Amino acid sequence: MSDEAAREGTEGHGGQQVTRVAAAHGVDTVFTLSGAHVFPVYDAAVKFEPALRLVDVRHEQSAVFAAEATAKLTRRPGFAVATAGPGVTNTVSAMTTAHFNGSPVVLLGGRAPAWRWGTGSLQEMDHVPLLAPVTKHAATIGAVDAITAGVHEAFTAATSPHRGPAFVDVPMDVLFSRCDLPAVPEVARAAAPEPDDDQVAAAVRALREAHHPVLVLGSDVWTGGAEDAARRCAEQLGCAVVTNGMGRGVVPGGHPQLVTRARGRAFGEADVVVVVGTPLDFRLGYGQFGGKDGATPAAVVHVVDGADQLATHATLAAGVVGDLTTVLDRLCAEVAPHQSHRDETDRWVADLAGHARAAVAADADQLASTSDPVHPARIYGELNKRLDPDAVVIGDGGDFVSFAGRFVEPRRPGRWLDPGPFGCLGTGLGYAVGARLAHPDAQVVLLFGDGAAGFSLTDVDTLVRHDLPVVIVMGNNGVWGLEKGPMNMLYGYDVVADLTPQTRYDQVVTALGGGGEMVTSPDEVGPAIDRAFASGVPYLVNVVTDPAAAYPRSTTGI
Ligand SMILES: Cc1ncc(C[n+]2csc(CCOP(=O)(O)OP(=O)(O)O)c2C)c(N)n1
Ligand SMILES: [Mg+2]
Repeated sequence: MSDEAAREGTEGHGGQQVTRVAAAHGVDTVFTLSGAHVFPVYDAAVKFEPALRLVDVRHEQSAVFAAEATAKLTRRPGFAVATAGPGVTNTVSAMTTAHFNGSPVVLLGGRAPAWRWGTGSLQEMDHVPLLAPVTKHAATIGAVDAITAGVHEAFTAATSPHRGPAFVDVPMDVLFSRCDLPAVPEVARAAAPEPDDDQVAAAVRALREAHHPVLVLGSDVWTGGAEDAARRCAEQLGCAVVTNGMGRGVVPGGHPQLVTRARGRAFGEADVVVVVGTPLDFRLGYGQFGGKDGATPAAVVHVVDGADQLATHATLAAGVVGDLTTVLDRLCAEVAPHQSHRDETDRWVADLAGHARAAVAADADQLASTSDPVHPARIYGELNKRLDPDAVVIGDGGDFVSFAGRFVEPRRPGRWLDPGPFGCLGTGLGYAVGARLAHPDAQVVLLFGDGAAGFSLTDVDTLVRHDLPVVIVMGNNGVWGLEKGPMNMLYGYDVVADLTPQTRYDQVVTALGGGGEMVTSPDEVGPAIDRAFASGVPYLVNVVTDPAAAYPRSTTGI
């Protein structure tokens, strides 16, 4: 914090209080789109020492998605500022995404002036009831000398386990007012609760007796900094591992215990499944594993970092709420020396690993596919050869991104950005902006459906203006593929699922100041991706893909 900011008793406006508190919480970038209601925050950001970077986007949802990507990748809170009324309402899908993902994002909204409230000034609406259901904290700050405490409360709520978004708005007259700047409260990160001994003991009992244990590692393992403990625990217990969300890469691609590619078999044969840091939602069969053909279903242990995250719809052998590192370390220490069936576990995991390896090997033909129009798998065959271990990979689309989930296995944790269980299309450019800023020297690759692109492509302009090169690879099948296939299956026909074939989205990027090209032949995909990486600008490789190459889906999300 600068000397100026640290000094107490200095007189200043509301915006200065906002930036002082945000900076104290580790914020160095403000994502926003201009509006007079929030001008004081801009004035404070540029005059702060060191200045907070203002990244101005073309749609407020991109500002919040960029803040969320910052939070997901850096594990520091992301910060967005939106003007009153439509500025705030435009953020609702992105805030909800952060809510589903447990991402620490703070949104500060402008608000019509308090002194005119009720008389119909521009954009006068009460945002709080709209944001409250999808935030951990939503409040209006009513007095200028309460801004420091109010913003601090929002950041504290967002960053305390279980993390999530927080919202405050400040009436324009309050934000523009001046007062003696209150001292910035000390920032102390709240810890998750101490795990309950009985629940830990129940989990330990289940794991000690397990023949076929599976450990599922989800986003909060990364967000909560438990990735080392998770890998340690997995390796010492020798269990099968499946990862999802930001947990992908905690046990990296190629690791002999990572059996994501044989997950159906692993879950079907498991007798104990320990799910850490992710909900028991549709991605995990709602927490029901095994039990086929009259077999006993697997015992399920749910380990979470907040009591409200514990599944209530599934029968749990144990539900442990606590700091994930603490819990994983305890499980490891208390189970590893007492595994009754370790030899059988080792044999089973080796067998699963064989199946996972076979599934990967069976991909080879598809990844090298020479079919014309291009099969989406070929794109991943080419991309995989070119991805660095620390590349940040973002997926925004339907089938095209499902293929990525199968074919691209992260080699490091914290580098894979999918929209999470809210499944909101439109994260793409916002996530790309946040990712490029979070990792200036890593490859940043956005995998884009042509349908998904419509939600945020204009924010290529943001990448261009802020000199943020990103490689965008589009699977352009000319359809809303993930919807077209299912509608056909259910009705024998489809409507509202077609887009214009071969639209030149690459020319949109070029027009906005980036680069791009359209690719129609499989042999051209690799060289085009090389040109994109070499270009040093936002560059869209517009690959025309086969609309008939639907992702072979086994779960519907319903
Ligand atoms: C905001 C939002 N609107 C609609 C949907 C429903 N939806 C899910 S996937 C999908 C199709 C995506 O099409 P595209 O990005 O072209 O990818 P493709 O499936 O064709 O590979 C749609 C419309 C959604 N998930 N989010
Ligand atoms: Mg499509």
